[in-house]
Amino acid sequence: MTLAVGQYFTKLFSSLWGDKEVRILILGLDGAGKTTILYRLQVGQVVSTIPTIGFNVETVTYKNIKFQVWDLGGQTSIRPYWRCYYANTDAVIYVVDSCDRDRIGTSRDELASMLQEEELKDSVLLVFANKQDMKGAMSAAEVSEALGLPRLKNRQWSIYRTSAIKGEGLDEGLDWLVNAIKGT
Ligand SMILES: Nc1nc2c(ncn2[C@@H]2O[C@H](COP(=O)(O)OP(=O)(O)O)[C@@H](O)[C@H]2O)c(=O)[nH]1
Ligand SMILES: [Mg+2]
Repeated sequence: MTLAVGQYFTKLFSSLWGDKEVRILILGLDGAGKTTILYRLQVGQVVSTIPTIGFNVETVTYKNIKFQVWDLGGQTSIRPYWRCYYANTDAVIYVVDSCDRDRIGTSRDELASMLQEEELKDSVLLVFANKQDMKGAMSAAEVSEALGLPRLKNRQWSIYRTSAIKGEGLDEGLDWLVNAIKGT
């Protein structure tokens, strides 16, 4: 019998358990699939909070690991509030809708400005080229190029093709992430 997705993640993340809190941000434009991924992890109860107008944060805490999710893009006025969540971030999971060619440029800009944050300078970057189950989806190589990943400096990063709906590719990506976090 194969492990259920949630059990697999529990096993995967167990190597990160210790005294230290591990913080992982899941970010990307709205509609990319972030919330779907968070629920896919099945590691605990998702708590949704709205610390300020129009800025919804979803959090799952499992043992010492904390996942936080919010949508990038839209109002720039709320951007300063994000900083409260950046501190001590070990990893960023950046989710892209691989079918959304119209907004890939916006996604690239949002990623670039986020990575400029001082407090994210040591965090590793895992990109999910999501919605690969859909026809016409950009390949991981296309998404990588469109986001400018090959030109990133001083950043440990990797990209994986995923289908959050089908639960495909997530375990491979998170496998990489857990090892990358352990190496930092
Ligand atoms: N076909 C397909 N749809 C997806 C996938 N991931 C998410 N979706 C759908 O895309 C929409 C937005 O997903 P959601 O997780 O709410 O995106 P968020 O705004 O980034 O949190 C929902 O209707 C999801 O069911 C995927 O891998 N494939
Ligand atoms: Mg969401």
